[in-house]
Amino acid sequence: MDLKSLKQKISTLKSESSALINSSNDKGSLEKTYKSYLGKSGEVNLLLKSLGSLPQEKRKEAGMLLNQLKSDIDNSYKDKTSELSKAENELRLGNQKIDISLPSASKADGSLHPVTQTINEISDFFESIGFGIESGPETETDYYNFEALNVPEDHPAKDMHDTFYLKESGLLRTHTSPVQIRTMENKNPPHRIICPGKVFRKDSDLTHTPMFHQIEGLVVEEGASFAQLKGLLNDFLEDFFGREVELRFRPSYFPFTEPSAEVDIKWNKSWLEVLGCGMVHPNVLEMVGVDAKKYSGFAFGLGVERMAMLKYDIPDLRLFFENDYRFLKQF
Ligand code: 2NM
Repeated sequence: MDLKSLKQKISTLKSESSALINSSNDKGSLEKTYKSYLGKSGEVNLLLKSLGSLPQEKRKEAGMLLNQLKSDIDNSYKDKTSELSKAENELRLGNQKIDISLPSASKADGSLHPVTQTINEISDFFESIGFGIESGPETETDYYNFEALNVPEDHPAKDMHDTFYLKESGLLRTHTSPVQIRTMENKNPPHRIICPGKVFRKDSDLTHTPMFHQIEGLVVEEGASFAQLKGLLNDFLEDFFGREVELRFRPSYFPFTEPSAEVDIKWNKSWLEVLGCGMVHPNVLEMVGVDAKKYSGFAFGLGVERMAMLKYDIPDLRLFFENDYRFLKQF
């Protein structure tokens, strides 16, 4: 081969490859065409191998021309590749219709724990009829938890088996009544308050947990009567259960009320205890400095978990404390 025919061959390869490359309409055939020129046994390599047959002084020029051809083919290959990629992309975007007006995938919302919701529902009712909401410490002294409530020194509730006593001194409150004692000490009557909060008792079985939530209510005013207490509890329970209720006030005993009663609600033809209540014992009023001749008071207490179980038909007390999302998300 001489230089002249080599130049001719290069020129032919250049226009031929350029035409073939540009007419490729997919990456597969483009690749094939490319390899037929620049692959290991492609046309350009064959020519490079034939350089040896040229006279020494022509080889340099021939080499440069072949390298130029190589880079020309490379360039058209790269241009075509990016052209095909762009077309592919546009096709994909064209097919992909995004409706930006559709609502996004919804995330699972958190919700308030059913005990919190029940406390809120009960608080809403009492707030709507003018009660204040008070809270206080969960650790208490013997005085606020027992003595000020007229609980005698030898009362069984004070036993180590029923009350959590703290190492140094004090105890975990067994009811929220200490909050009411503190309120009566710090403010002047009349009082209309409820006190929601955690209480602690050494009790643990299917229907008792060592911590549960209680709401206690207190009214102290001139002329406060048991009849008012009955009316109030009737209104509250009808609001809470969202229907008419039938109640039964059963005589009972608490050290801090006299008379005392337990309140049963008619539930599927039988009676179910829901509350304890009574007229605040004059000893309790006197101990906080309320004139028991001028004022009388009534009080009541309920267990929040128990009320929530009735209202929402929850079969097992333990569900409140396990925090299983499948349970919680239903509220
Ligand atoms: C109950 C039942 C009856 C009660 C009494 C008082 C206070 F502080 F005024 F003396 N607070 N709560 C009371 C009365 C609580 O729970 C079953």
